[in-house]
Amino acid sequence: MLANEQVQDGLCWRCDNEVVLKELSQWYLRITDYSDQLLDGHSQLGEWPERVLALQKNWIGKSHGARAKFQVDGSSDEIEIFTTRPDTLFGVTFVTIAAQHPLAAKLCKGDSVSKLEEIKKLVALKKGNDANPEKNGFFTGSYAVHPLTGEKVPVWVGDFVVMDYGTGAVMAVPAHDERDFEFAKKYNLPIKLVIQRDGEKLSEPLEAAYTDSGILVNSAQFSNSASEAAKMAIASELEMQGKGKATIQFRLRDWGISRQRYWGNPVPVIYCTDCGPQMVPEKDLPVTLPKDIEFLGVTGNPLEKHPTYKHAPCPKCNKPATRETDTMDTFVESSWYYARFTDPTNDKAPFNKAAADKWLPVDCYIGGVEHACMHLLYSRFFHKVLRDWGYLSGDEPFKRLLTQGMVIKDGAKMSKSKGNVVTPASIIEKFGADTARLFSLFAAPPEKDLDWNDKGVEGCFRFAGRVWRLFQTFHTTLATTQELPPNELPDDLLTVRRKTHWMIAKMTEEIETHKYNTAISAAMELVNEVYSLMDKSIKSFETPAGKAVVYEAVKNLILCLAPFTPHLCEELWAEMGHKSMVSTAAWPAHDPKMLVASSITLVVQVNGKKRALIAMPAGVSETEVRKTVEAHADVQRFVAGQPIKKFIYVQKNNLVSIVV
Ligand code: ANZ
Ligand code: ZN
Repeated sequence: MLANEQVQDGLCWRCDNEVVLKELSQWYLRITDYSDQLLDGHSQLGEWPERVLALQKNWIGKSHGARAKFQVDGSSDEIEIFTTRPDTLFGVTFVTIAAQHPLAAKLCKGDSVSKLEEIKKLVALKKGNDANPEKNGFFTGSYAVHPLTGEKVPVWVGDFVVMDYGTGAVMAVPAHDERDFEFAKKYNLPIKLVIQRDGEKLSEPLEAAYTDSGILVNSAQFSNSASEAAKMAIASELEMQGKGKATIQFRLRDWGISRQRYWGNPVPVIYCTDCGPQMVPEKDLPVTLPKDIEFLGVTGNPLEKHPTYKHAPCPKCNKPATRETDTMDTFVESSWYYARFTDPTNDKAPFNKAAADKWLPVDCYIGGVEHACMHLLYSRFFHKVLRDWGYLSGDEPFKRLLTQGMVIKDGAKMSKSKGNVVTPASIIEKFGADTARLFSLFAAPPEKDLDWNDKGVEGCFRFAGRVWRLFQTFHTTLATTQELPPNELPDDLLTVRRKTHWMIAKMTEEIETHKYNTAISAAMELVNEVYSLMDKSIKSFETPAGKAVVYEAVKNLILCLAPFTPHLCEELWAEMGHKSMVSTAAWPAHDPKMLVASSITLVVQVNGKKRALIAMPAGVSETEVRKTVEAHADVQRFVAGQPIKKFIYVQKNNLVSIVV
């Protein structure tokens, strides 16, 4: 839609220079039509950070309240106000309007006319600068009539009332609103108590606004009712008398997409003096930007100055007409690119519905929290519109959202402007790309801020070296394919083997949930375990069982570390004799029976002699224990087909005793 944006003359609130802005005709997308859906959709976003949902909710800003009309005394004009507290209607002692309110000039009498000009400039100055909390205003000289009591109340202009929210006018209730209280105190305006605290009573004069709920007083037939109930009752009374109604107000504004600059997609519109604004017909799309454009010395949009771009025939009557030179906000295209990825080579349409339906919603979307109220809201809006137009299905574009933290160095956000940037190149040069990558993933979970420290980088470099040396120590074993380790292992080797399977399980789970730092810790633990046995008795690894255990450990270590230190792992994988790359190898699976934390090793005796060690998940039932034990090859060998006379399971000792 096309709408005019009110841009005031005034002073720049940043630099104090006089700025004279013309009224701009701009293109908007009516995102406000989707305010409710954008809020309700949050119930489908259980895998989004709470914080982002809270930011969006606040940005959309749904307020339940009422509108009420105050007639201007001695005129047919009406000042409509928006309030979230219709229960306080009887406490109105004045009305405050924004300086840009359409009735402001008309209401100003005598010397208030010049005050209005003054305050408009001040408002322009304050725009976007909430640091100055002091409220200013003046009496217009006009009065408004209270819609229910018929009482006359003065109309003031106040710089804290903004034109682009609600109606740009408020009913001032100083007894129950902080801003109105402050304003009334400053300008000596009456304060009328209409909500009494339920409990220890408030006494007048009030020391501050009482903003909680309570019981109505001084409110005609509504006195003695509870304020929550009175909200509806008073709104209904206004409606019955044709002086107002209950409404919902959103803070969300329509999305202005017009930009007066060269880059960006052209807004595909042609203005004809006879036919008005016309959309460029589909056959003429896309409108492409001219390449022969002059930037130097041009102020404003260079497309305006281009010799031919602006001129185009009217699509309807073919008479010479003028092309829109505004381009679109770049957020427009980033609002649907995720859908284009489902069908990127399609040259007939943005994407095909079947492809979009097959892939969407995006399983996991990663982006900074700074996108909460812009990109992430716009994309959700586009998705809903595209759904309503039949281009795709589903209500939401991104199932899960991961907002990555910032990199902090010496207590400040790492940024070029702060000059505290550690470039990847400098780490790569000194330590290699694997260390750079490993440290980034190891230093913090991705959604948390990462505190940069050089010691951490060195630690990661040392770890990579430890892996390398570990491999070289067992090079011969690792370059020769080994069998799986036997089920029966000495305790020290069993510990390493369990650690291997624990690492696979842990890394699989942690990578799934993006906890890369703890995934890497698991690999470190395995490496420590192997080194510790090497220190104790390197001989343990020289037996066939030991070789099988170290082979299993290092092979899985390489597979699991490959996403974190790809260069190192590809190298080692090749040294193992593999012909294809580790990045194309299958992700390993752990053996659940090997899980240390949740597994036990049963000692099985047959006729009083230890015959088998069987790893089992902890906490399984006796029936399952018996089934596994009886099926075990070593047990069967010693039972040798004889009937089992006794089967005793001593759970607390992890012991099974079989008598045949
Ligand atoms: C009377 C009143 C009495 C109010 C009371 C509050 C407390 P939210 O919750 O943000 O929607 N208001 C309305 N339009 C405004 C504008 N254009 N500029 C500045 N303030 C405006 O806030 C709604 C409240 O903000 C409204 O309810 C109105 O003050 C004020 F005890 O009306 B209230
Ligand atoms: Zn025309």
